[in-house]
Amino acid sequence: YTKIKELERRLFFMNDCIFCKIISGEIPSFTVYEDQDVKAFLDISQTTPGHTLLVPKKHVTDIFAYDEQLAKTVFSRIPKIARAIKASNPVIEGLNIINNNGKVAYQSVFHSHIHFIPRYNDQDDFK
Ligand code: DGP
Repeated sequence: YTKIKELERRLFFMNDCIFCKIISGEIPSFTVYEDQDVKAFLDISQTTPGHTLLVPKKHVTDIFAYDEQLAKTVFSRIPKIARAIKASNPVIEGLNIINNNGKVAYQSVFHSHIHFIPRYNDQDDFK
């Protein structure tokens, strides 16, 4: 019975959640990094070029729903992905890592995600 409930929960989110659809491949995305537990892909609204989102494959709404294991899974990937983004373009000088939780904190997609926003010294670097 618990397993059926868990399957129902997953199906509900698969039907409803944009990032679950990106994870399943139903909605296309540009993958930056992927393994069995997480996926990183380019944000549709590129705040700066290379703006990337990291999501757990398991549907979790926000940081308030993380347990320690999920935190390890997601946060341990951050340095690797940050280095990959920086290495992708020699003019990236720095990177903001941002995690919005809740509507009042500007979260708009309710599948937990971490923003990587590359920063450049010069606007000309975008070209
Ligand atoms: P936040 O406001 O922190 O919840 O960020 C949600 C981000 O998700 C926002 O920067 C735009 C991005 N986003 C929304 N829909 C899509 C989509 O369909 N594909 C991709 N790649 N990004 C999306």
